[in-house]
Amino acid sequence: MATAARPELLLIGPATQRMRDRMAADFTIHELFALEDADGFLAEHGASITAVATDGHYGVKPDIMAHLPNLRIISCYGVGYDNIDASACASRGVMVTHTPDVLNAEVANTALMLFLALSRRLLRDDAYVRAGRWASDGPAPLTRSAENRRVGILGLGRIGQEIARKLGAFNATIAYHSRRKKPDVPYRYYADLTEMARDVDTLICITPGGAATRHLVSRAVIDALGPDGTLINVGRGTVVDEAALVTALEEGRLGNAGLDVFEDEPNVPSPLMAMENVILLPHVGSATVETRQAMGDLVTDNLHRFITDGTVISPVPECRDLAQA
Ligand code: A2R
Repeated sequence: MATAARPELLLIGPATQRMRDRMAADFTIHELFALEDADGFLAEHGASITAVATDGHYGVKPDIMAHLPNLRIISCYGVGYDNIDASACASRGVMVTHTPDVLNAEVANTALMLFLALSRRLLRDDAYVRAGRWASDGPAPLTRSAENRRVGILGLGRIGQEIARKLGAFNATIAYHSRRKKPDVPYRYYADLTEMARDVDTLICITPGGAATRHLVSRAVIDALGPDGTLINVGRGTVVDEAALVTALEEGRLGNAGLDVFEDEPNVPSPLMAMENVILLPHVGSATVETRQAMGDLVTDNLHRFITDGTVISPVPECRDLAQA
């Protein structure tokens, strides 16, 4: 017996079993990375694909987009979507959704974890105990308090504001830089990032990636932060001039760095590996079972709503007009 044609979805990148099961209820899934001949498949069947599920890392590259003339929706796992040309999608009438808000607390926790671990030298002291040095050398050297710090937040959006709120527990004085001053926040605004870096001891980066934010944290900003300063990046690697960061750490012009994101993931500059004043994480800001499930559910809920009644829950800003059309 013939069955009704189901919409066809291209899955780019990984997905949990729960996501696959939820998507499989609505779509026939074609998993790009499992296809023996992905290029051949796209050339032959690309026109039958109406939906894409992807993530912020893989996005949808232009060469793939070019093979999907009937695409109607891209559902992105993650809040950042710098590898999707959302403006081009909007003008083509392709809806793009992402997963904001559900990861705010987790990414903020990652920033706080780096902040505390760098201040109190968590990894150094753990290694000290494991190496038997507590017994042989006596007490570990003192660290710096995480209390009463002056913290600058680059990008006081959904996640940035959650970081600021959580830093309140440590009596931090918060400042922020973004393109516009926020009307309703009690923190000092700096129109100039370098000036803010000069006035704080910790700079936390949580802006989107992409061309507009590339290398905002320049050598000048790093030097303004200075030899006692700490740089924490939980946004996108491209926001920091990584070569300038490495040189500043090597030359002692910057005190500490906590990095969850890098310019060329998963490649991490080798000089960072040996530095005791640096903590390196493999882009795990939101990577807990609970938060990743909430993100996955939002990805699949957006897809389900779209094919059910044409609406979505969380369009990217570029596609908000499309959502109302
Ligand atoms: O500039 P504004 O007023 O639009 O503020 C946004 C700021 N921002 C920038 N600040 C300085 N220069 C720029 N070129 C620039 N572009 C954006 O970043 C806002 O304060 C913040 C982004 O906040 P949300 O859009 O609420 O994003 P959310 O959910 O906090 O996530 C931030 C990023 C994601 O895009 C991923 O790359 C990463 O965190 O996970």
